[in-house]
Amino acid sequence: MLGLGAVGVATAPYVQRGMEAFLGAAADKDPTGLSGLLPNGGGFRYYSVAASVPRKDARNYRLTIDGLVENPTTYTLADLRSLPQTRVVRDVQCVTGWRVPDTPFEGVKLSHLLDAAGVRPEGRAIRFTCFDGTYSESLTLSQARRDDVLVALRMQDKPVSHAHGGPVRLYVAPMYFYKSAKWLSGITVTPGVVPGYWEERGYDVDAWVGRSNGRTDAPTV
Ligand SMILES: Nc1nc2c(c(=O)[nH]1)N[C@H]1C(S)=C(S)[C@@H](COP(=O)(O)O)O[C@H]1N2
Ligand SMILES: [Mo]
Repeated sequence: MLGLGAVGVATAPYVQRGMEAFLGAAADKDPTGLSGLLPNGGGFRYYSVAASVPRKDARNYRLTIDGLVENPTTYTLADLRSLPQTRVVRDVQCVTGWRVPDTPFEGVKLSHLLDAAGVRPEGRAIRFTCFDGTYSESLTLSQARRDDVLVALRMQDKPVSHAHGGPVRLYVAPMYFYKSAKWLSGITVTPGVVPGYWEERGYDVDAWVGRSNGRTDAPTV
């Protein structure tokens, strides 16, 4: 649905222009809806490594938890909304340099979903997959259990928009934003870390803000 070619961090300015053009055209057709998504109203850049991403909503969205767990589970959006919600407000920091201060995210703690699924003793890491069919991410189990790691349903106090990875994205507050996988559809407990999309292309697996990727940004916390 995002009308972009294969794109990514390396071509960020190009992506930005493409996304603005796309959202601009859409906003003309729907003046009530999309103008709030336009960049510059918040400093975000919209990234997708997939050429197109299907839209999912409460009718067809599913999140599966599987792998090394006692109880593999599939959640609907309503299921996720019915669980305890946690709100975290930190700076968003992209590894390419842009930062958006004090951005609220809200959703279910990943640790809650992992506890509900029952991680087996051999489980040491998490692999995240996305319904864009392309992107993936990873965390160690101890990183994934942090209180500031969310399966986010809301961003900036609104439902996560399609452009920002809605209806559900991962949110990893203390790490560069590439860890926060958009269009989240799969959480698989694995015996070890499986490097994600950008990690296979050179970014650090442990993506702590200011302590990875050769960067010295101030922490987001
Ligand atoms: N599925 C998916 N998730 C993704 C990406 C992506 O291309 N595809 N890009 C990552 C990167 S590099 C960043 S900076 C953020 C951008 O999030 P935004 O588009 O909401 O600003 O999403 C991260 N999650
Ligand atoms: Mo990024």
